[in-house]
Amino acid sequence: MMIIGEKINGTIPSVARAIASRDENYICELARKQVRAGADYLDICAGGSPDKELETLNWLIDLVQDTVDTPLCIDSPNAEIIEAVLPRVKRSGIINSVSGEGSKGEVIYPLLRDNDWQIIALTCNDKGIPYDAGSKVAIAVQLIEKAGQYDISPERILIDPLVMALSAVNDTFLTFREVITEIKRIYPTVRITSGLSNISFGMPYRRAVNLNFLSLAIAAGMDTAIIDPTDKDTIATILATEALLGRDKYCRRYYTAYRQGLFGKRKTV
Ligand code: THG
Repeated sequence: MMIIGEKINGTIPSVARAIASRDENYICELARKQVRAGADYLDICAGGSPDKELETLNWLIDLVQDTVDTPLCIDSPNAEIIEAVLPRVKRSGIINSVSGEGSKGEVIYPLLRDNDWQIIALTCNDKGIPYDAGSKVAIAVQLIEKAGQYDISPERILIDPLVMALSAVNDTFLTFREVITEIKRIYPTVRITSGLSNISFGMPYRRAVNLNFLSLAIAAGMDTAIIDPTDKDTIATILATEALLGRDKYCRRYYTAYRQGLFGKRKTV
């Protein structure tokens, strides 16, 4: 499982405060902690008001890439902002995200020409987020085909099926699983990603829902997730699930992570 660390996100109150006071130490420490905990990419989201987003994102990007070598996942709802910040990013990473909304694709896809950036594509369009698997897959197919017109191969695309809250849509995981199966049938090399926060919206003890969703989603074929890697139970869940699925010979990665203190009692992360 490829891990995208979610913690450098201006919508988290403590991070918003660090951004407001330009607290470099706080942000650098978030970057280091997530990398130590096994993040393969670091999601960078400015949050806050749109008029400050560009300046904030530039500051965050410069700071994080001066601190760690881990590639970034540039997270903005605004395609023009992604276009504006991309030249300062040193290593190819992930653009988060494109969707079927408006003319987003026309701005985003050209940014992936002649490089090896990857892209997260959300299954929504101007009509919103569809609930049913068929409509989600149809949007994914449109996005993948459109990317192809810009020479972006399926290997570089991560589809985020935008999982709905379980409390509102009781078959949300079943739909998610159906979408994964169908997309992979059509495009075996396209990967699937998701966040964990929507699934448990409005429910008590969200952690139980999030972690069990994570495990079931990995079993269903999710390749990467946007998570908090410094959360030990999240890392333990990923490693235990992968071992159970026969993807960890002699449970070596599970044991190693335990010895490194990535989960369990030892406090080294
Ligand atoms: N898909 C895509 N991008 C995304 C999301 C997605 N980007 C944003 C979001 N969802 C993923 N990122 C976060 C970041 C922080 C939190 C949730 C999702 C969050 N953090 C709290 C904190 O750190 O204090 C609480 C963490 C907790 O409760 O464990 O809530 O779905 N493509």
